[in-house]
Amino acid sequence: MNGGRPHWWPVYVAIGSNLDEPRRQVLSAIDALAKLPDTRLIRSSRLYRSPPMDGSAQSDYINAVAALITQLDAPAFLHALQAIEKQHGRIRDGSRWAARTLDLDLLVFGDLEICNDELTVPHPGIAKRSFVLLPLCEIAPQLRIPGLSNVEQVLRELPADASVVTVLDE
Ligand code: A4P
Ligand code: MG
Repeated sequence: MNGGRPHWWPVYVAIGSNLDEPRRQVLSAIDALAKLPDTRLIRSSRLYRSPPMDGSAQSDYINAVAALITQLDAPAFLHALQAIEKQHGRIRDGSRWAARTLDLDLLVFGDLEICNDELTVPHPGIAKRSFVLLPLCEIAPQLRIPGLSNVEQVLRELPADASVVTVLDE
């Protein structure tokens, strides 16, 4: 029992864009995350640039990670992320890894491990993606990713062929 007080979940969100002024899209997404109901933005990482991970001819991506706490449950939080994507002009044409104005992936939702048709957390791509692990390690190196180890450790084990990521604005 917690005396009826709502629970605040710590959550981590990956932000990515490679269309229509990606830097502006990512900064605007961070603002929108900070304004979600029953949610507080705790920290956001610097912005990182990298080529598309499938090696396609699309433009470079800008990525960042945000740490928040929320009273929403996991499905409600995912729907809130999808609403922000939509406000930023995200069009889903059904093709995987298509260029996009904004992609918000829920990386970690507290200590929960969820796998259903709509939502998988922790996000299954975390351990393979330098453009997720580098910004996540900047803001939460000691975070334990349920089912894996802590972020620093996962980053050390990243395959050598992961995309080359550079920090913007340094
Ligand atoms: N879904 C399930 N679990 C989650 C979760 N943890 N977070 C479902 C968010 N969504 C989750 O997502 C498809 C469905 O996944 C949703 O309906 C949701 O219910 P989507 O955003 O429509 O599809 P997507 O983003 O095209 O596919 P996916 O697999 O999420 O793509 P990725 O893996 O996000 O990859 N290269 C660089 N350098 N940087 C990038 O950011 N991003 C991608 C997209 C490709 N290459 C990249 C980058
Ligand atoms: Mg996505």
